Amino acid sequence: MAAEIVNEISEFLQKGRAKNVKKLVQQALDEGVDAKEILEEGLLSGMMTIGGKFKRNEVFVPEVLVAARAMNAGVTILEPKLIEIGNEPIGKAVIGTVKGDLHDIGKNLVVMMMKGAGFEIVDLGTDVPAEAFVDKAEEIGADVIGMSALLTTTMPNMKDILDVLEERGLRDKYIVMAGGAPVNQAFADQIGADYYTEDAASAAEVAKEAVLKRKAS
Ligand code: B1M
Repeated sequence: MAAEIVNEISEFLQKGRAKNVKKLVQQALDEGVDAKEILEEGLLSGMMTIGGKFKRNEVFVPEVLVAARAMNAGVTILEPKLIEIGNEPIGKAVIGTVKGDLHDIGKNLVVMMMKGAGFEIVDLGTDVPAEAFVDKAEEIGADVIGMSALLTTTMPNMKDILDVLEERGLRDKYIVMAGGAPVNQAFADQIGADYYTEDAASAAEVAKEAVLKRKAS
């Protein structure tokens, strides 16, 4: 019974049907289904499925955006219950588009996928100075700093974030991830980032693995 309704939630989420997701999440709660099960097996699992399809080019940006909207609708209903039972996020991340760069569509997808993977995210927006990444990461006790850039002229600004971390003696405290169309593995290695990922779904997967590995060690 519980499995049936959470599967339905996952299916509706993948179709971007926010109203149905909202209604079913409420119904599942009323029927006594565990809030964590609704989150993990319904909402997050649906979002990860969409992430996989997006990676394989089976769905595109609009489908991901409506699925994310449906996920947010479900999370809103679930949130009071999750706070009540003290559901811990998998980790915390600050993400932004680097200084001088106003492109945010890809960065927003990374934010959505990482939320879908169970992260608590602070989205710093676009044109973010290096110090702001580090200040916010320190303020919220982040595990991950995610940097996005879409211009060949702004991607070098990612290095400034790593420099600020070094200057403040904080480099080893954070998992630093880089991405965006002009960025590649060689560039990420050159500036000393921990991970480069090509797309938003991989960013969420890699961040989750890296945080779990770090917490286990
Ligand atoms: Co701009 N723009 N743009 N633009 N724009 C590009 C990037 C460009 C390639 C177009 C072109 O000339 N062919 C070119 C860059 C050339 C270069 O640097 N080599 C360019 C230019 C030149 C400019 C301006 C300078 C134009 C001008 O004013 N003369 C200007 C710069 C403004 C600024 O930033 N200071 C500019 C402005 C704009 C708009 C404002 C009009 C608009 C942005 C709107 C917005 O973002 N809200 C815009 C757009 C839309 C584009 C294109 C058309 C699309 C970018 C996009 O959203 N792609 C783009 C051309 C193109 O790519 N075809 C272009 C879809 C998105 C899902 O992909 O962001 O790559 P992407 O994200 C991917 C991955 O890269 C990855 O995950 C996502 C998918 O899963 N990813 C990460 C992204 N961040 C990640 C972080 C991670 C991991 C993965 O870890 C933390």
